[in-house]
Amino acid sequence: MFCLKPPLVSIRSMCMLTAGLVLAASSHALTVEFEPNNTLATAQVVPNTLALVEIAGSRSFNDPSDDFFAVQVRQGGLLSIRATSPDGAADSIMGLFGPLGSLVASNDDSPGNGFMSGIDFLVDDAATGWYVVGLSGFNPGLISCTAGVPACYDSDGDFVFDTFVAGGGAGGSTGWDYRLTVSGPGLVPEPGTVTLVALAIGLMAAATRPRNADKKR
Ligand SMILES: [Ca+2]
Ligand SMILES: [Ca+2]
Ligand SMILES: [Ca+2]
Repeated sequence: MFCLKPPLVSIRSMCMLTAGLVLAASSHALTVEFEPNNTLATAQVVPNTLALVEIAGSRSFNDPSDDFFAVQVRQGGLLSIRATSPDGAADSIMGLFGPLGSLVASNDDSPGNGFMSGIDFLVDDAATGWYVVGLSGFNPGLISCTAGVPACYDSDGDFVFDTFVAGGGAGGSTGWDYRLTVSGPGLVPEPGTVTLVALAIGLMAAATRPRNADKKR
């Protein structure tokens, strides 16, 4: 990061730059869930070029299947994923799969988020690519499952998401809509960052041009 010397930056240009950054930071893309998206291999691809992606989904009684969404992570950094629901009884579970298809994180209830799930995962610079978020409903009957069941909750309440959900999520908490947000600086394409910096430099140049012109006269 570099900073221009204070005398070269007018208050007006700083305000313009700040406004531009706020607009960029507050912008996000909303994607509506499209079924079927019930397996890791058939995850719904969610286009993303912004640092915040929002998905409107449903886990309805008519379709209590698992939901998988693929998001491209282009740079390393913290990836934050949260599921919320207007239904206070909604109880989700969540898994995050890395570019190689293996489960890298999972969660049942995230702190301060009721029974809904959340994951914060630090993506290494060498591990960028397509990440898949899986969402399903909590099934209390699986907490005490044994080795005879293909997969189950482990002792600390997290969820071995990948194998259990392969056959669908029927039987878990169902009948609610949800919003899924995925955010992180690594979602933004590098050209976008370059464009933003170029825009900022352009705004500064435009704001300082009249003063330079006056000196020549
Ligand atoms: Ca669904
Ligand atoms: Ca589904
Ligand atoms: Ca939960």
